[in-house]
Amino acid sequence: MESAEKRKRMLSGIKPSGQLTLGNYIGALRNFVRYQDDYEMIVFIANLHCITVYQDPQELKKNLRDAVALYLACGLDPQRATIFLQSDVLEHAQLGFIMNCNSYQGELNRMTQYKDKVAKGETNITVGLYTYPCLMAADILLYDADYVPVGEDQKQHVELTRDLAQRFNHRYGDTFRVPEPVVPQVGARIMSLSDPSKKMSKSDKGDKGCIYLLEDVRSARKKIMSAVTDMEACVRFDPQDQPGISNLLTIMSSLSGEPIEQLVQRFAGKGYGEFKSAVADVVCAQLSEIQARYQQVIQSGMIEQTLQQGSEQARRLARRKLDKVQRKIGMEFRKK
Ligand code: AQP
Repeated sequence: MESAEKRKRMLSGIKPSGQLTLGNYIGALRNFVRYQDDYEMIVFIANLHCITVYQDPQELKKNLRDAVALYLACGLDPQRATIFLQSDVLEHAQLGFIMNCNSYQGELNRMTQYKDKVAKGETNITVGLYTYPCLMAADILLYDADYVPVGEDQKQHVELTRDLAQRFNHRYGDTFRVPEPVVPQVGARIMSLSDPSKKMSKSDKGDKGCIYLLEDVRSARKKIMSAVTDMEACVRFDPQDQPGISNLLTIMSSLSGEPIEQLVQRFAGKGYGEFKSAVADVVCAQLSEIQARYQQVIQSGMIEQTLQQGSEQARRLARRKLDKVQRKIGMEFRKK
């Protein structure tokens, strides 16, 4: 990577709407850890996004703490990355409101995540959930992020962010950097083990399809061994006709680094039981490593220190940008 590239800024966050999953790890967390070598990383815990759906307060508190601990356990380094709680930087909510005022209902109606919920007949959609892409735009634009690593399902929200940034810049003069989405090549979408047509989601209640990073490894192995497959009896990468096997291949390849084609060759002529057992070995080894480091982090007192330092750094950047935005709009006339 070019040295000029090193100073580019990358921003991402994870909603602590449940215990973090293997999907979060493969699709997001472990990439953040790699990116911190090459970019100025800003990573936050999206606790405002999280409450767009009701959360039990006690569980939320635990999930928040575990999310920070898992960031650190997976290898994020507070000396190289800015790590903070979204709600500790009030500028997110304020710029979020300004973004609401620069977005149109038609744009939000087109967001696939929202449309899917409406199509499923969900009736408990909060206003916060509906306008969540505007808050996400604020999260990104506050920090002039160059890149936003996202899973395939979040790409549309970054596209909206780009539109909002360009609209604002056009209306009020150059204010925001227009960010680029970055979608990982392998592992952008890890599917549920019990229904491989659905994404592995931490808020999925019937949790047989989901592997949690802090889950007992025996339970994780059991879930992999009973993952839904097919009648083809052939380990092949074909997400259309063999979604379950293809998902397991993606998981194994993402964690071991062995290319999918090589795995397909290695398991040619072998039974699904043998293949699943090899996938379980790789997953359980990874979980054990993360869990051991999680225990160290919890005992180290690093969590509070990390959040304190991270929120101070983030607030400095966010305050400067929000002042600029408010001056541009004409909401303020004094230079602070
Ligand atoms: N299954 C997944 N495969 C690949 N990437 C995933 N991500 C989440 N699930 C998968 C990526 O993790 C980052 C943070 O996501 P998030 O937790 O903030 O939101 P989400 O995508 O809505 O995650 P969940 O688990 O599905 O949450 P709930 O159940 O609350 O809606 C993102 O980069 C995301 O793509």
